[in-house]
Amino acid sequence: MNADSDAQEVDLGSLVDDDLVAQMHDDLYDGLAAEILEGTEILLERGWGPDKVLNDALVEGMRIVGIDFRDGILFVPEVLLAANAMKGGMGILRPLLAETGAERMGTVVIGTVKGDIHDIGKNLVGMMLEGAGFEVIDLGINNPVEAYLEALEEHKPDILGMSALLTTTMPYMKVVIGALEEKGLRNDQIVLVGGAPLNEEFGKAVGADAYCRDAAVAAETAQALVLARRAAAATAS
Ligand code: B1M
Repeated sequence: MNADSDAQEVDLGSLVDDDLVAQMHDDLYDGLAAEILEGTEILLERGWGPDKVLNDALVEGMRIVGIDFRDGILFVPEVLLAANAMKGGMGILRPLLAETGAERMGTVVIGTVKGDIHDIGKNLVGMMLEGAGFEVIDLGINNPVEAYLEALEEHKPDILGMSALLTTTMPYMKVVIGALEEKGLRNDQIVLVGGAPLNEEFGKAVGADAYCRDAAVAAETAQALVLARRAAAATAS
């Protein structure tokens, strides 16, 4: 348990916003899914926007978990509980983030690459893309190149999104893009990549159209590149 957290039950509704958010960071750290659901609902009832609840309470809480995971203070089972609690909160926010009334922008196929089972960031990106007007086909985790190719064939999306959280799995993005090039399919869709260990330079090196630092950037980039592509096609015809 987080040393700062209180073992006694806390009445979340009685806490002022800052204290509630701090308590939610502790509860996420401790993998307390019911408390994360309750805290998320309370913040929304108090008029917080879903993006603020997501970023200040959930993403920031998971950042703290990540530091102690890196430092060997937390281990896989505890981090899994934290991830599960975070997903609960995200489940409440998902329809709210998707409810922006944005015009339909197109289709995105997204998945975490082979060898990698991290999906929280990818799920967040999917949620923000839905909010930006995209239909999102989520391939889940641990996707070999064949899974991406099948999905591209089936859904003919405007965008392929790939996520990787491990330095050992991120090079697999190059394998997927290489397979698209080999089959003459690379230009059929925009390719976006993201994940904590990536950067702009890596995105360019693997031949992606763009690297996206976070979910909000992914949504903005997706919209901008789809509109640019449509404008270019209209000019050409
Ligand atoms: Co893992 N893990 N993990 N882990 N884990 C990291 C990534 C790590 C950095 C932790 C650390 O050491 N500090 C480290 C990687 C080190 C490295 O590669 N250099 C690590 C490790 C080592 C491992 C294992 C190898 C541990 C082990 O078994 N010994 C193992 C690997 C399993 C595998 O994949 N084969 C492992 C396992 C796990 C859990 C299963 C316990 C769990 C995952 C649960 C789940 O996802 N369902 C887990 C978690 C939760 C993490 C940390 C703590 C949190 C990741 C996360 O969800 N962040 C993580 C530490 C960290 O990243 N600081 C860590 C929150 C999320 C909102 O951010 O995913 O970055 P993020 O997504 C962002 C952006 O990156 C971007 O937008 C998102 C939203 O803003 N983005 C995209 C992401 N994907 C995108 C795709 C796009 C665009 C943008 O496409 C268009």
